[in-house]
This record gives sequence, C-alpha cells and structure tokens, in this order.
Amino acid sequence: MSATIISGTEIARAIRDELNAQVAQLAEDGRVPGLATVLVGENPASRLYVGMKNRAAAEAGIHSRQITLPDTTTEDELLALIDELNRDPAIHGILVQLPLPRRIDDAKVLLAIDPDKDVDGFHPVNVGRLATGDPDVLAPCTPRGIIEMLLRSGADPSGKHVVVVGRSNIVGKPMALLLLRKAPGGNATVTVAHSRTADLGAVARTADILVVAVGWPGTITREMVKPGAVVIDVGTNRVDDPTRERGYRVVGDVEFDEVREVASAITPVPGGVGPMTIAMLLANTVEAAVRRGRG
Ligand code: NAP
Ligand code: L37
Repeated sequence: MSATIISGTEIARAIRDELNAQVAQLAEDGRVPGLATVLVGENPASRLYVGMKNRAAAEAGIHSRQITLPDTTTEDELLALIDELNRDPAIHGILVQLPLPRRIDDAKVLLAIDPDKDVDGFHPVNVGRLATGDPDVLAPCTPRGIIEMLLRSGADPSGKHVVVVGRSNIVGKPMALLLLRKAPGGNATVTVAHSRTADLGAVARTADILVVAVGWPGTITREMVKPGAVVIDVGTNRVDDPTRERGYRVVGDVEFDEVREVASAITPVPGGVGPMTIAMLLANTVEAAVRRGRG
C-alpha cells in the first residue's frame, strides 16, 4: 500500500479562496482587516516565515504591516510597540514571531498583546479559553491548520486515538487541547509523547492518527507506524544540501519514503502543514476583524 499524500498547499489554497471572498465582502462595508507582524533580530527561518505571512496577507486583501526590529531591541521598546499596535484601530491581529532574542522575556511580551488581537493564540487568556473549550477562541495557527487538514481530507479525529509527539506551547499542547474539544474536529482520544516518553515506538504504533512536532529529522520510522494510520508531519528542518541553490533543503520529522509505504495518508514537507499555518493566520486575522466590527 502506498499512502495518499495530503496536500497542504491545495487545502490552504481552497481556504485562502474562501477568505478572499470574505475579505471582499467586508471591503464592501469599508472594512479592511489589518495584521501586524513583528520580527526581532536576524533568524533566517523566522525572516522567511514572516515574509511569507505578510505576502499571503497582502494577497488576501488584508492590510499588512511588517515591523522588523534590530537584534539590539530592548524589552521596553518591544512592549511600547505592542502597546501602540494594541491601540491602533487599523490593526486587528498582532503576531510576534518567536524565538525572541534571549534578553527578552517571551512570556512578558505575549502577555502584553491584547487577547482579542492575539492571532497566534499564545496569550494565557486564549490558552485558558482553549483549555476550557470556548468555541470562539483564537486558536494557535499550526494545530488549527492540522484539524482543518484532517477534516478536509476525510480523517475526522472523532473517536480516533491520536498520538501527538511533542509538548511545546506552539504546537504539541494546543494540538492536544483542540483534539480533546467536544466540538467538530475534536472528540479524539489523545496521548501526548515527548523526549521522556519510554519507548516512543510502542506508543506511536497505537495511533490511528500520528501528529509529529519534534524538530528532528528521522524521528519517526516505518516500524513506529501502525499500518493504515494517518501521519501528520509538522517538522520543518533544514538539512545541508549542496545540490540546492540555497545550500539546504527542508525535511520533516518523519522518514517520508518508508512511512508512506505503511500509512494510509501522510503530509509532505514542504507543502504540508506549513502552508496551512499561514492560511490559518489569515483566517484568525479575518475573524478578529469581524468580531471587532461587531463589538
Ligand atoms: P520544540 O519547542 O523544540 O518542541 C519539541 C518537542 O519535541 C518537545 O516537547 C520535546 O520534548 C519533544 N522531543 C524532542 N526530542 C524528542 C524525541 N526524541 N522523542 C520524543 N519527543 C521529542 O519545537 P516546536 O516549536 O513544537 O516545533 C517542532 C517542529 O515543528 C520544528 O521542526 C518546527 O520547526 C516545526 N514547526 C512547524 C510549523 C509549521 O507551520 N509547519 C510550525 C511550528 C513549528 P521535551 O518537551 O521533553 O523537550
Ligand atoms: N505563528 N509561528 C508563529 N509564531 C511563532 O512564534 N515560531 C512561530 C511560528 N512558526 C512558524 O511560523 N512556522 C512555520 C513553519 C513553516 C512554514 C510556515 C510557518 C512554511 O510555510 N513552510 C514551507 C517551507 C518553507 C521553506 O522552504 O523553508 C512548507 O511548505 O512547509
């Protein structure tokens, strides 16, 4: 058996078409959703992702403001910028790309963002709303994108055993909380594994749906996957490749070529979860703008 490839690129395209229509509708009432992205320092991957996010926003008709600050920016300067964006009526969504320089306290910065503009869903108020099952929460983009991908590819997690590998605040934990919700896209039985899990292979093999967010190529091999499972690969790892113009290529956490032989469906990297993350950021921004209009 060879797995169906779940194309994040195609599903994200469909979602972005729907959002284009919604943004055009808002524009008829003279309302334009606004997104501000904040990048501090020179992390090349962050630079690339923030650039992609702003380009995608502009393409959707969302007003986008990209703010790039030097590595020497102080915490106070960043907090002052967030305060300004919180008060700016043209901005409905604020995203601060992590990781921040070590001198700056991530938690303090995330706490400063107006929860109603927190399109990343990282503010503790939104984390709490997600944990308590508030249906209107702004949920983190990557896990929300994965739920959309599962639903739109016919792999509803309801009643399934989902194993999430990774327990980060950005991916693993919110993924588990979304899957647990008593709502469409939820109702799964969830296990979360991490670096202290004894015998990851044995745990992973019990999964009907396996979501992998570790950050290490080759973490999941063929024998760790139950035949017929659906495999979602969140990993985005750069590996040296002198044959490529940019000197590297991007691979996931899953040994794609061998796992596709046992899985029933699998996401590729690139072209899988990444494009969904960006589509969901646009969706959260439009949602934040619609709500502000109602407010
Ligand atoms: P992270 O904060 O580094 O968390 C990694 C998690 O994996 C941790 O919980 C860690 O366990 C666990 N882990 C590490 N080694 C393990 C092992 N050998 N076995 C089992 N678990 C292990 O990373 P993240 O932010 O969640 O990101 C994970 C990956 O997804 C990265 O490649 C990142 O680039 C990618 N990513 C992609 C997108 C996208 O849109 N496509 C978005 C976000 C992230 P401990 O907690 O015990 O340390
Ligand atoms: N919202 N996202 C938010 N906040 C953060 O603080 N770190 C972080 C974050 N992560 C993030 O944006 N990740 C991400 C990863 C990959 C893509 C987009 C976002 C993506 O689109 N990847 C492409 C490949 C890009 C490449 O060539 O490197 C893909 O197709 O997977």
